[in-house]
Amino acid sequence: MTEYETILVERHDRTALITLNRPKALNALDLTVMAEVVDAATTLDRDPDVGALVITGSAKAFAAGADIKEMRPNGYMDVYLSDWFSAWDRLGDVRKPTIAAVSGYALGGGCELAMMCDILLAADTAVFGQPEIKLGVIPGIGGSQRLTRAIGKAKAMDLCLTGRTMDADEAERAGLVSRIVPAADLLTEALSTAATIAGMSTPIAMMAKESVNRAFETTLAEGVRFERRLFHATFATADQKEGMAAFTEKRTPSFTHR
Ligand code: CO8
Repeated sequence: MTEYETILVERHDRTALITLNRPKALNALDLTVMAEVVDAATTLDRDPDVGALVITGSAKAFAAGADIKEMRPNGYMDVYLSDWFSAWDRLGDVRKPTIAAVSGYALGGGCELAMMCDILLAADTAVFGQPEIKLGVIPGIGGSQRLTRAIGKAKAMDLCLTGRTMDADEAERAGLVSRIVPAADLLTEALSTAATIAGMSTPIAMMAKESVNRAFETTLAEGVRFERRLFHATFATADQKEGMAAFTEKRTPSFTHR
């Protein structure tokens, strides 16, 4: 496996764990972190033996945002011509299910990275926010869009305009977070959730993910039609045959991910 400078990558059976590892900068997302996370995630996404990915940080910080010190000297032409941060979009193109396991700060780009994942598990210590306005910028990795879709205009405006943070309880009440777990159990819970998903048929999990994500891009009627077509397509898989046979025969299914 590739050696990275700012992240750690581990495999656990059919799951993979990407750990952001810039502790001195609270996992601030510089261009190296972006390139490495995107490279690791897209490589794991292509690996037929991987069924789900977990992205996590440290106990103190999932990620305290884009790297302010790296951004600071840039001018408009630098960020425009290099299309600064656009490579993060490739994380959104990952087809296998992704889980963000968030402990501590998930601010700015850190909150945006967590929201790019399919399931967001929060430790009870998690702190979310889009404080870019305090730096004289606005979210640049989808925060104003994904946060608004996740928690609605009222709270998204509140967070983006005041820069205030919200704790795990508020984030769960608002619908940003799938589940809150005690900080000490976060990684175990995230890996166990990933293992549960990876134990399902991977192509079917990919279809489920694609179908849920379609809800953000289309009308209800088109979304339901899209879902129905994918539902029909599941009947072309060996895993649909196995799943229904196993139910009928009262045994655990053994999916072949085909
Ligand atoms: N960038 C760079 N370095 C950082 C960052 C960051 N985002 N966050 C923390 N650090 C560094 C600190 O500078 C410090 O380094 P040093 O020891 O060398 O001074 C070290 O990490 C530890 O941080 P603190 O001493 O500040 O730790 P505290 O526990 O006192 O505070 C906080 C923790 C509250 C998280 C605080 O560090 C903080 O407020 N960080 C910044 C949070 C923030 O504003 N994030 C948003 C950044 S902007 C963004 O993410 C999206 C921009 C999109 C732009 C799009 C352009 C195209």
